[in-house]
Amino acid sequence: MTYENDTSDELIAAAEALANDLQERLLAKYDANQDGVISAEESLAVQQAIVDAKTAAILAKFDLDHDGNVTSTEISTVPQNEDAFHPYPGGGFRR
Ligand SMILES: [Ca+2]
Ligand SMILES: [Ca+2]
Repeated sequence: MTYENDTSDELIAAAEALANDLQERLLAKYDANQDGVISAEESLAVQQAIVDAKTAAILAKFDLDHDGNVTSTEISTVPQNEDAFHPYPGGGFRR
């Protein structure tokens, strides 16, 4: 498969637009002091949001009695698949 230069440029432009959009959304949500940079401290909130989303997805699937804990019994009761550990196809997270 070959790509004309124009098509390649368009793909790169589209990828950059996506990256810029993602960066703007991350900054809008996690740049708490609005200095245009997500600091190490602010990035902890990003990581916490990812962990929270994955934890919520796991609890939603496996915590059958909704007590906030997942027991081996609950795990063995729920049909196994990988979805709970990858709440968003392709990785990443959404707000
Ligand atoms: Ca900041
Ligand atoms: Ca439980």
